[in-house]
Amino acid sequence: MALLKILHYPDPRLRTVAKPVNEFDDSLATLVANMAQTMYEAVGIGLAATQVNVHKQVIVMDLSEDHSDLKVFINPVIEQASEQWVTHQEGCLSVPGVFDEVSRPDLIGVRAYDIHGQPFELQAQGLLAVCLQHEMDHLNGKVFVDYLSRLKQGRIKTKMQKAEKLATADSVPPLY
Ligand code: GNR
Ligand code: NI
Repeated sequence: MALLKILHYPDPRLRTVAKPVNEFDDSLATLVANMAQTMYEAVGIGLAATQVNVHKQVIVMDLSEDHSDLKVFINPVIEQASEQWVTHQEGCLSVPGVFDEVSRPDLIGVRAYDIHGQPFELQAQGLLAVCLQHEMDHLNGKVFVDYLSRLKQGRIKTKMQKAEKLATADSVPPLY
């Protein structure tokens, strides 16, 4: 297994639209295993392949406390969404340190494939519904920050660029 590098907002690669998976092979299993390890190591509850610069429709998720409930969604599609929307505080591994409220449909019906290529359907509500919609947005090149005001987006970009600059400076050895 390997840890993958997570892209940070506003990296333009986060805007790439993911392509459907059509081979449920060993390379898919390796990608899923590496994404799960990366998600656990980063202490996230979900990860979309887009975030690790792989532009395929692959999502991993684990809402349990003890890493005991890994869920994998390949080529997910939202079939229905409730008219009722709810607001939830969201965060993102691609936008570390930023948390804000986003409104989304409360209940969704999703169709997807498992890692073996077996289709399944599920109804999601609560955190599962929030997280699935957040991850499916990533596959479509969208980040939760896009739902916030332009003012907040500007502040977040500035904050992220400063943090990135510091991280780069730290990795460069001093000349003297
Ligand atoms: O770890 C994560 N937590 C989270 C909290 C509220 C709403 C969505 C999320 S997903 C996020 C991991 C991530 O960035 N997935 O793309
Ligand atoms: Ni995210």
